Amino acid sequence: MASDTFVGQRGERRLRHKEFVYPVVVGTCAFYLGKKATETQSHKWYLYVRGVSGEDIGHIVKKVVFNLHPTFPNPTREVTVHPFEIEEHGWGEFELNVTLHFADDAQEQPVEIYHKLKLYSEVEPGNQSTKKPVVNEQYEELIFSEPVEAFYQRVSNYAPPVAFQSTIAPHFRTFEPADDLQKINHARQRVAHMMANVKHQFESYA
Ligand code: SLL
Repeated sequence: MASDTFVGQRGERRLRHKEFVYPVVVGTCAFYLGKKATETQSHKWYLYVRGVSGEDIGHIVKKVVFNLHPTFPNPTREVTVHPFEIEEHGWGEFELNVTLHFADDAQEQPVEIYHKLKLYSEVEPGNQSTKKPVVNEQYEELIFSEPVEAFYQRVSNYAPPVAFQSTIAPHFRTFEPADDLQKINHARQRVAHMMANVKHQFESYA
């Protein structure tokens, strides 16, 4: 049965009662510099947004803006291609703001996600290793509620080509829905809430 559609505010055709969900992972991966550590550069770290399997998410996300702590030069960093990742050196932990901008045909507002850069392991705080990084990842689900029909048709059955892997891919966590069900449900609600404003905007046109 063909889905019911309606026309949104900008004349775009949307799928009524449909939801398109795309999971992503936001993470940091920090290596202690050991003998090379200085007062202002004790760690080399990476910050990224990735597909759950490390796949290229460029068909959904056109740009990621990473907002770093103001102690960094040019703290606003934009990445428009896979891997959506930056590499930095620093000395302190802080809260990062990550903004995801979606492909134009999705016609959705950007979404902001907060993430903590961790340099020190909570389990073994004194045990710093130059080989084993401290990895902090969070699972998020991007929920496109009543998506634009053309966007949905383009992405719903699209399998991203196997992209070259990030150099830190061996340190990525795996996310098993059964193990992380609680976290996943929490992420679903949070991101769904952020994206819901667009849906409400269009409800009056239903
Ligand atoms: C803290 N509230 O006091 C945090 C701030 C800021 C970390 C951490 C800058 C590196 C550079 C840097 O690592 N800032 O200057 O290039 O722990």
